[in-house]
Amino acid sequence: MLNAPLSAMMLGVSIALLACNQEPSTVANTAKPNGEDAKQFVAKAQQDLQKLKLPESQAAWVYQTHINQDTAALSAYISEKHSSLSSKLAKQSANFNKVEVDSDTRRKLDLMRNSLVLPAPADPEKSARLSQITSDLEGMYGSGKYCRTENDCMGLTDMSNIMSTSRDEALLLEMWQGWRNVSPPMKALYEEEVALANKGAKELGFADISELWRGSYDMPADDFAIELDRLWGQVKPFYDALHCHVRAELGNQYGTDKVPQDQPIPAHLLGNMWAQSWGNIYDIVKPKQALEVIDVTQALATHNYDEIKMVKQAESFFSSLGFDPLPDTFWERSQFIKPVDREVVCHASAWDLDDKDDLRIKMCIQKTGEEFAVIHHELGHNYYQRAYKDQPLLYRESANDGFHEAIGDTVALSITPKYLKEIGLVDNIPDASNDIGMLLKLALDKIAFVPFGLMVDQWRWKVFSGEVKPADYNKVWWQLREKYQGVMAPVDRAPDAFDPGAKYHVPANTPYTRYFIAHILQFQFHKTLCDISGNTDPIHRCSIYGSKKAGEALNNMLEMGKSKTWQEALTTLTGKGEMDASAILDYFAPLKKWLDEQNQGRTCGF
Ligand code: X8Z
Ligand code: ZN
Repeated sequence: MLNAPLSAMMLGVSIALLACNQEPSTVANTAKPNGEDAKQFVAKAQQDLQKLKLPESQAAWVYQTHINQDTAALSAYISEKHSSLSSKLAKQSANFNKVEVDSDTRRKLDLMRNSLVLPAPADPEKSARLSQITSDLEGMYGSGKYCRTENDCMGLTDMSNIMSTSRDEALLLEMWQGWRNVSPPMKALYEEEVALANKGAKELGFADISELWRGSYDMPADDFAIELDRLWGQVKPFYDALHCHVRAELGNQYGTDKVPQDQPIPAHLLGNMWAQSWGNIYDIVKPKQALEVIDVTQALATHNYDEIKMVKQAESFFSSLGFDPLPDTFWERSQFIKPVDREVVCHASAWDLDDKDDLRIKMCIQKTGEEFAVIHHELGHNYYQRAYKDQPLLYRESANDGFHEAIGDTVALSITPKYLKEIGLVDNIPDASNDIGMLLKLALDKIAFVPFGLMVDQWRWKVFSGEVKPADYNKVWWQLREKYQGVMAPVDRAPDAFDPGAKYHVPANTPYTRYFIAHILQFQFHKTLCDISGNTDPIHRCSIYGSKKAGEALNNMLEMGKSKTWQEALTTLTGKGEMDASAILDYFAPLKKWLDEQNQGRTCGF
């Protein structure tokens, strides 16, 4: 649940509103509905959805922060109410397909039909089953453990820490394999979940959930998929250069028997449980010359930053842009630290429970530079939620889901040496001769992520459409990992392996293309905001910290919510309505030159 309102909206709500198959009176009483009926239908639908939103979010919050049998059942119960109401309203919205309505009502009717994630089938039993599976899968992931012996079990947080810091190949492999033991039991449930949600999607007139997911971007579903390919095509040459350098250096570190130079990189050596971002292996791949690159983890420790201080610091960045401070309840109700006495979903998320000001984050914060960036990411969600809270319910969302994911990351791009000095976390700003190191470290996170951001849903779309059958789930997952990322499983996978289930967003049903888009957009946003702030430094040294002008421009887009197409929202901020990877490429341009030099004489490709 990357941000709660999204899943709350999409996955379910309501109790005592409409009896199940009751048509809204406006439709039932009018033989031929007109534009006024459509408006009334939309208004009533928003009211009804609104009533369920808060209880659903509360149940989901309690479940994810106290995982047990009862909280799972309660969360599934209320989520089913929301889900079946959302699906029913989506079906009813079709009654107005041929009715002439104003553009605002048309957009809301379209959103009602297009923004479901897992539409509930009309059959109440099937709908209840879908909600139960959804909730169970989230719990299985959240409470997942790897036990070395009966009494020595580890959760994902500890295992991830080892993946980031250990250079012991055997230990990395053990963690990598160990975590993947959580997911084989998910496979049958996942299969059932897909079948049920596909039924719901068909009832709404979609071929399957893939069409539904791809179709929520203000353009035809197939055109959107082509748009993604275009963006990936822009980034791929850079990725290939980075991959080539990283594979060569990993070969030096672990031996070319472990890292064959003509094959994909084994997935356990990249500093991350899913090999999705590689910043943690900077020390292995860094330039040979001594460079001064700030280690934020170290700086946080030196200055005794605890978890709360990290969040306060992130809040103060947003305040410097002109955003109001977070409410007291944020500090009282958020989960910052992993509780020791119960199971929780540690995967970071940001919540707006009441669309008023009950903002929260849920994290198990680690005191690292990586997590400092994640805190900014989560707060980006919260400030977006707050900015659009006065929109009508159906517009209380980001322009598209990638926008939601991009805001906090955009702000985090401004955590530059200059900024760190300004807030007293470091004493010196390394001069420009050190920039290659800084750029490489960031590219290991940002460029390396791009193909992962793309492949997760390439897999899911095939699963949803039935192109990939359950027997091939894992095989195709690894085919796509190899094709897009050039990363391979370090050991043969067992026949019951279900490795996609070991990545949070699969059991949690959070669409993933949003992160791909966000990685492109955040550099477009950063460039524009830097220009607005009057920056004259190279773009990778720009920090918008303290720029009220940049904050105002950003807020103007945020407060639009989903009231306009994402193309219009993008134009509002950047003056251009197209996603364009040239901003990320320009940002890292000096590094590309350096990588190409390093790769001279190496065999690249996978
Ligand atoms: O899930 C997240 C956020 C919450 S929306 C922490 N991210 C993706 C991931 O962890 O896989 C951020 C980057 C990609
Ligand atoms: Zn997020």
